[in-house]
Amino acid sequence: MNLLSKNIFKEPKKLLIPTAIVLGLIIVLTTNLFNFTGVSAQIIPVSVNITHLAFGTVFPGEELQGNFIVTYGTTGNGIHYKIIQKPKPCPQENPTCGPAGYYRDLCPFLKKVNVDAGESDTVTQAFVGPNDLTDTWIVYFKVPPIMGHVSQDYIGGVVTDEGDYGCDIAIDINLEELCNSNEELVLNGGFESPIVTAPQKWDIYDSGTSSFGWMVEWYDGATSYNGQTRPEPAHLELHRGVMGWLSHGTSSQHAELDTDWDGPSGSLSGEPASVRIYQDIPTLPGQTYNIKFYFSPRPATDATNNILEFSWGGEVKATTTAAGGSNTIWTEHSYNFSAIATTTRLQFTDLGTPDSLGPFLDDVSVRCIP
Ligand SMILES: [Ca+2]
Ligand SMILES: [Ca+2]
Repeated sequence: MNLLSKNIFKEPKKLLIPTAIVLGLIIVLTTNLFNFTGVSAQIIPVSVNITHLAFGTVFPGEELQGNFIVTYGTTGNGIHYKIIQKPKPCPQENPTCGPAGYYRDLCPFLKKVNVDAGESDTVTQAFVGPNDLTDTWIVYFKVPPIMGHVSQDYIGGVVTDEGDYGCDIAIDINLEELCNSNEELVLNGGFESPIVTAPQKWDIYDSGTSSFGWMVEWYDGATSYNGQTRPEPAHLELHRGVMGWLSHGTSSQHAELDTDWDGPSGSLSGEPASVRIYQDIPTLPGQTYNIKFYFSPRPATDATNNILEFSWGGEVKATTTAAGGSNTIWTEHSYNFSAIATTTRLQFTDLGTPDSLGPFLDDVSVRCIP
């Protein structure tokens, strides 16, 4: 190994390693990058180009380096991050790789430096964003000597024995920085798209229609009616001033959750067309969200035909009902619930009589609360 002599030559006053010991020393470095602590890439705006830095067998005095690149991969304002280190757990196949289930600690011997010109990123305060898409980090590793085989005033520190050493390097992101109360997380929560153009002022749209945002499934009810088979995919019905009925606020359209099988020009009437509609909202585990929506009973229908169930993350949170009046009667429903996963399903279901007349819904909103 002439690396040894090279390093001794470089720093002759700091490193005193008897040749005999060097030959017997094995330090294996496996550095595991990017531990997201269970948060998926879907909402994490950065990625790292590699998952391992493995230096293999190294010898005291060697100076090695690897690198990794942090890339910003989404739209938005950018994100601050830190680079943190923590003890590396032993792999499952070798649970006794070091004391107490962890590798011998390599972390104190690693130094991370951002090498991008003109940037001031440090391990405790770094940033990537739309105008600074990547950060390149060099990991410097100066292999420490073993205690007893080196002068004790060795500047870089010593290790007590040979064996496998490891360290986990992780990108630490403050999730609260991603929690932006100005960002509406529901797509088309006001049901203003697509614009209804049918002269009847209502129409039906397939689940998954482009720009629609909502997924739609038939709920309850028979799959055939008056000799017709229930269509798939399910439809959501949008209203735009049917009978002069007002949508919420100043908006022009809203949804009816007991919809229709064959549209305004169809022949069916009273078919069982209750639906559940949902969106899978990207959420930050542990953060609290405000969920708001507006409900109105369909005018001139009784309460048993206007029952709206709201669920969040697969749990029913509220069921709302009211009897219809002469026009719409919009009421606000607002709740704060936390997320426990990176995706949370927001869902509304018509629990009224399945007969193509049912509850109205408008201006659905989900926002993170910082
Ligand atoms: Ca609307
Ligand atoms: Ca109904």
